[in-house]
Amino acid sequence: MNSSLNSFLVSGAFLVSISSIAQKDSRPNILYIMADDHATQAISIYGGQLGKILPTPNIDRIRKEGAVLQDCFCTNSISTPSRAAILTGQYSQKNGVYTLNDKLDPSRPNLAKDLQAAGYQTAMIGKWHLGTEPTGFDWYSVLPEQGKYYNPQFIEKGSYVSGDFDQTQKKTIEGHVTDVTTDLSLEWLTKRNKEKPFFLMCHFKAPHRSWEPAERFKQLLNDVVIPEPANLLETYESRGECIQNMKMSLENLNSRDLKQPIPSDMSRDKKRKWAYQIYLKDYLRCVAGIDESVGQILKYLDDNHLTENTIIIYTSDQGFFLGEHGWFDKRMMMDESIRMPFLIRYPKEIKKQQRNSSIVLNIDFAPTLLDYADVNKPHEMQGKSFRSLLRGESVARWRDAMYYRYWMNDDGDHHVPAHYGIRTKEFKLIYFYNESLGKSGTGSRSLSPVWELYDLRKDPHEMRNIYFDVKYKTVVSKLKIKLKKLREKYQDKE
Ligand code: SGN
Ligand code: CA
Repeated sequence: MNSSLNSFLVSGAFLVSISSIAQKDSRPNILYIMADDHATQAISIYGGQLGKILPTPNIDRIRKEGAVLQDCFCTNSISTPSRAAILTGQYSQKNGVYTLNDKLDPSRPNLAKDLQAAGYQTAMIGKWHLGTEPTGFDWYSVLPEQGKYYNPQFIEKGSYVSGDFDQTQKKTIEGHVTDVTTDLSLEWLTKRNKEKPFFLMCHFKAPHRSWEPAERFKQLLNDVVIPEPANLLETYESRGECIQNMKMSLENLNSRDLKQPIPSDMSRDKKRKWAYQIYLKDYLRCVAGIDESVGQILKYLDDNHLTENTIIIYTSDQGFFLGEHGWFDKRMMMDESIRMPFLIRYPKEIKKQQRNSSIVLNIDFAPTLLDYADVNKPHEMQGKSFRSLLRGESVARWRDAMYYRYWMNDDGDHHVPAHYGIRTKEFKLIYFYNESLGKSGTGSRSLSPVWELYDLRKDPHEMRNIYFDVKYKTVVSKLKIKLKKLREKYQDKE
């Protein structure tokens, strides 16, 4: 060894250089992008007919270079409860957020707090919708309540002192909410402390009702006839009274939703078809804005050499009916409503162009992200990490069924009945118990309970309730036993 190298090795310079390498945290950054009400039917990689009308190349890129989950479901298909389940890794009955009117207790443990404690720099930008101050975030800039589409207001970290969080001092930012959310996210990424790995939740408001696109997308699809789902004109006669009484069919959309007066002289079917075209075009125009923004965010990562060591996720707080069964909105346990898009890119572990069909739930997101960050799953989380599934490994005893529950019995607008049920790969058994159970924001309507069973292999669009078909008697008994076990497992006693 020459003497100058020898003296370098024993000098402090060498020690400093070793320790600065060791200090550099190589754990992956996490960029969690979530839209509001973006259904898989409107993402081209999921293969539906709408994806051909409005391709989503930027969102699809995440899967082109990563994986897509085919059967990712939310446990309660409505915003506030789904967001609470994502952050806490728990069902509504465990985290206390059952309905749109409940607020997340800020003192509860959550994913952001766990990542922050583990050395991540954390931020939350966009739609929050949990009613109390976001906790666990070094920075937040969030929409009050649902937020506005044009010139939205934001509540920034530091401005909240006490009282009703959503009423706190707000800052108005000009522009369309999708663009503003993107700009705020890129600004935070630029200014962040680059020594630490980051966890950014970028939550878009679009394409939520009332589907208001940015000016530059307003003429998009003008000359296109949007293909209709086969069951657009469903009549519900074979369904229970509680479903017949719902107000979620497209003919119930109002002039604010459709941005024009509603003709009074149209038959039900004609009105539904007419409303469908207007509704879908505005919805897809909002999706075009999201896809463009995802492209901008991915470009930022590319340009800043962050793409390889960042886990990128694209999802939505729940699914949405895009005219299937004649409906808009979500809430119901039908697949269009409970299925969440989930695309993930992390080339260090996830091979390109994967499609995984295991049943994954929103309560699994927090345990999975903690797993990637090398943090042990906190005991209170009910979900499971699906990191191994994404690596392509087969996981022994992965769930073969999911438990779902929607607690809002008749919200006074959509009139969807409270229900719970079980979904396996083959069947779905639903119990519309139709009671409010004193939950906040639910009505006092009381209709007869109804059971429904669907054979998803023969009837993927859930059109034929076969609960009373004797051929399925054994299936029903077995599913009821399984449902009871899941209710026990997830501590649902009500
Ligand atoms: C608003 C919408 C509803 C929607 C809820 C919940 N009405 O109240 O149609 O179901 O939000 O949506 S609107 O006319 O005010 O837009 S969620 O995604 O936040 O759960
Ligand atoms: Ca939503």
